[in-house]
Amino acid sequence: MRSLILELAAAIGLTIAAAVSFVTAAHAGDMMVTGAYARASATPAAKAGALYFTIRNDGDAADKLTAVQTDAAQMAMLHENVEENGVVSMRHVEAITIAPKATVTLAPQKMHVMLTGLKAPLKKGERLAVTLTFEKAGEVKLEVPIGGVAADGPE
Ligand SMILES: [Cu+2]
Repeated sequence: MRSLILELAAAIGLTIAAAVSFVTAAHAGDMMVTGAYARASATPAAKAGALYFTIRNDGDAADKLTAVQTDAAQMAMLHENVEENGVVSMRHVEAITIAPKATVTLAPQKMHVMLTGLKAPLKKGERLAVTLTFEKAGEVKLEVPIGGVAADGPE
């Protein structure tokens, strides 16, 4: 009996894990987006946040992520961190190119989607509806989970 309960618990756990990863992965055409997450705001007054995810291009042609949109913020821009003379700063990039069969990862201290003018602080456990627009593949709609203030991936 005890082992049956453990087996059931394991099965349910796997189902939940599969459901969560399904929500954070989405694709359009040859562009597959996985592992999307945001970090919770550190203070209630926070007006900026960031989104991270991985883009894989399964196609034979390069594509570009050109725009990101979410109702949670006034603006969502593509940023990259650049280090110059030991000082790290963020720079706006017009688009992120994903070469054929390549994977590009947006992560803390690297490229990211910068959210500015947050309408409410990002709260752990909530989700953000986000639309990514690719030049060729079109729109990818994501439900981005918000992790802890120092999250390094979807939790
Ligand atoms: Cu930034």
